[in-house]
Amino acid sequence: MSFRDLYEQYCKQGHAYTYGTAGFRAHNSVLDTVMFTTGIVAVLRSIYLKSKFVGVMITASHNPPEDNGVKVVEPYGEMLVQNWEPIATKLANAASSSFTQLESTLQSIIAELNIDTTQLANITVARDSRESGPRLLAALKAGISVFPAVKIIDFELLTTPQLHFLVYSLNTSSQPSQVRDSTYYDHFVSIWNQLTQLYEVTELPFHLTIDCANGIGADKVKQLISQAGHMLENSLTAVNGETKTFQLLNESCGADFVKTNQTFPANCNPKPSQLYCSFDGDADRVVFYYVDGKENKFHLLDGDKIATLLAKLIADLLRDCGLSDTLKLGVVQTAYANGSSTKYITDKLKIPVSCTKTGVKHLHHEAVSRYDIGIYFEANGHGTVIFSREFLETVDSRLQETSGNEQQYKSLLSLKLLSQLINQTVGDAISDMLAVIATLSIFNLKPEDWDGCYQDLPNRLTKVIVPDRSVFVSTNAERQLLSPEGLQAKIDLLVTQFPNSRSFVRASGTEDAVRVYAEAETTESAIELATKVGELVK
Ligand code: 16G
Ligand code: ZN
Repeated sequence: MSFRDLYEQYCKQGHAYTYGTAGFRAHNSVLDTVMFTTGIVAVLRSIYLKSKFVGVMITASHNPPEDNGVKVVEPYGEMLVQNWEPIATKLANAASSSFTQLESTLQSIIAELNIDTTQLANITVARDSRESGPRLLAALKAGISVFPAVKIIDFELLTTPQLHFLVYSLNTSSQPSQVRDSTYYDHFVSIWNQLTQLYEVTELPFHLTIDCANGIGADKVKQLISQAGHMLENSLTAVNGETKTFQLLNESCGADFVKTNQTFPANCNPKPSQLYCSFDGDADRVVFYYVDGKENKFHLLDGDKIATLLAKLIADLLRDCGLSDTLKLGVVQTAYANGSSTKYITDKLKIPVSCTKTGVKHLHHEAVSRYDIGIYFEANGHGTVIFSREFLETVDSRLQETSGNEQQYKSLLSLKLLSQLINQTVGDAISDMLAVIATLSIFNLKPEDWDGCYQDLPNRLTKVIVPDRSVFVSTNAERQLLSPEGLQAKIDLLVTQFPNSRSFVRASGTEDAVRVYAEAETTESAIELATKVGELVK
């Protein structure tokens, strides 16, 4: 089919698109056009990068079942580079205007970037379990097919982090043709087995129930568990795995539901001393929780608690093998991180903390550029640990030197295995879950022991609908407002009225709303402060 015929079949006019924090995301009915143009962007990107494999993921993560979205994955598993986001936006809006507009915009991009469109493009695609996925995938493939020399690997159903991992594997493997979805399971199961054998872990100190949000993570985690064998089969149970009943996706379950409502998801029967976790719809984030035996109360173990747990293990291991002063360990958080977690990491663990804007790409960048081992987690459970090349080289060379000293050797090997158990490309619910349960097993911690390392300050997050969120411009990693003028001073004044409190306001990057966060000594104060700041914003 000609370019024009494909355009006419797949594109519609009239919708305005923006490539945001998590790619394009909207109700599925308006997405065909942007799928078509994202196919084009992926091809251009691959050719621009000398035919490297570029990934495209169709997902809307924790959003409702009728939404969908699309994002581009770079060859080494990162998110699309920031300076290509406007290109993606421009092409989508051109297509949304007319065919002539699309054609001329495309020509000018090709000329500007000096791209030879006859060269080979390698594209890897996958989607989550949404009903609109296959239709949108067809639109994406149509966009890709505009070019003469394209090779598409369609992995069909995957979690977002699986696609990131496989794109990385395709570009780094000596035999890319051997890379398939089993590459993911083989890798993580093998590392899990090596790490647990090193510590002679034969059973977990708790039973773990995994709420899969009725999303794609369900099928994938079940596959991993069955491949990993007895220990995980006996200790892990996956619930909310109804991926075929589309309207159940993220419905009263999943990481976002649990974090926002601070309660158990549907189909979960909480028992004291057992551990629970929830994935989101595309399994790139995870939060844990449990119910205590005394008050029967729900306790959330969020991204901050995951970061501190992993930070403690890594700091201990670095100390045990004498590398604390050689390799720089740091934790990256956002303004949403609970104040108590920041205090615990800085004062107790003596590890530096940096704060960045919300959104994985900002945290990732900070982790990579500041630290040899950069632990980054958003409070909502999005995150990973990045180990630098310097780390790998140092650990590898020390492993060769210290074979005589058993304790040092074990710590070094543990660090190396951890760096492989944690998905290096992007936050991954399945891999983060394995890292957490391995750490809890190594320390022999029950959920309440993990929770006890520090006590969260009571907090409140609310959403305020405003006429124009673009007037809310913030600075200092979103902790202060520059505009509207005078508002920050009013917030500061309110904060002084509540002991040990903190509050900030930021425009959402994914919704047409403004978010208000408040933290204080008591729940009542946190609610009151959030309400008062919310009133200032309206
Ligand atoms: C996106 C981000 C997530 C962030 C959220 C904030 C990625 C892959 N996802 O979902 O990390 O927490 O936006 O949403 O970067 P907000 O701007 O609406 O508060
Ligand atoms: Zn997600």
